[in-house]
Amino acid sequence: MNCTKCKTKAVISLPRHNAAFCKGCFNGFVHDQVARAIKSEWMFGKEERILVAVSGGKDSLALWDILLKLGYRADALYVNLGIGTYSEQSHAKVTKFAEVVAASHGATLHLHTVEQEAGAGIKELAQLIHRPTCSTCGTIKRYQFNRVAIEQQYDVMATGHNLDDEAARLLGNVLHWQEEYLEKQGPSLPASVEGFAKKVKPLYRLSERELAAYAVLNRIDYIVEECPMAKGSKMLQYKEVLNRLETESPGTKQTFYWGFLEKQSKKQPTATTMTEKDRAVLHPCTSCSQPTTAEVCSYCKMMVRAKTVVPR
Ligand code: Q46
Ligand code: ZN
Repeated sequence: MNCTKCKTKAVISLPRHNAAFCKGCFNGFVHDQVARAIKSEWMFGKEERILVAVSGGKDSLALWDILLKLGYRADALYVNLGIGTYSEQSHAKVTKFAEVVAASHGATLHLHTVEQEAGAGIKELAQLIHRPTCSTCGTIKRYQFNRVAIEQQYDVMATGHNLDDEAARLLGNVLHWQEEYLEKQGPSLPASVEGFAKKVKPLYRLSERELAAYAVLNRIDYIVEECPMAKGSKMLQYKEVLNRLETESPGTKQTFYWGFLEKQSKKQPTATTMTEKDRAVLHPCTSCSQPTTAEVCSYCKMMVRAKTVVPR
């Protein structure tokens, strides 16, 4: 198998693109897909400051790597959830990447440790406040990424969601006809109200397999294990189904998700846009000032509860 572009020995074949690439041309392909995503969705420019949400996994570290190599001003934030060896190992991978790769580009790593603020790791905290672990985790991560982005004056927050993630999420939203979520499934969400950072997903044109190959070929040391809390999740089930379809018909995920985005872009704007809807219902939390629909935001409520129930 030879590289479609330069005809030397290929290291990866991409059935959905009917192509195969050597290492150099594959890196060029990956960088080009990200550059196209950034440009077509008006994500950010070279002067803007980007905060990448990193977990220690292949996608987020590859995203940080790609943005730095493309010449963007990208720092990162890692949230240590306090999930035993999973968190210890992922924290170590992120720190190593920050010290070896990111530092050579002058990039900074910010850290937030759940245990330090809440007095317990995410699993224990969720049990004590009687909430599912992943929803507690989601609230904390969303809050902390937004907080750091706003406090440190980043222009935009970038996450490592890839094509597989977005196709699986779309399948879930369609299966349950969650129209409100469908509206927010684009790869570029504006900062609808003051206090909310703009959010983008520059990897939406690349699959999980392509990103794993990019990480391995570029010697990015990432944590291979998924978070143990993800076991049996609906998202993993949707991904499995889509993987089976993809094997039978390469390009299924791309057709499904990109097709959705194309339809969204052609939709006539409705009477009230997403931004207008947000502006109508969101106002600053009386405790921390982050936008919320209630008087006190769910993060602050959670922390008040944590302080009363977590033994210190
Ligand atoms: S939500 Fe749940 Fe994930 Fe948090 S606890 Fe792990 S699986 S990391 S995206
Ligand atoms: Zn608050």
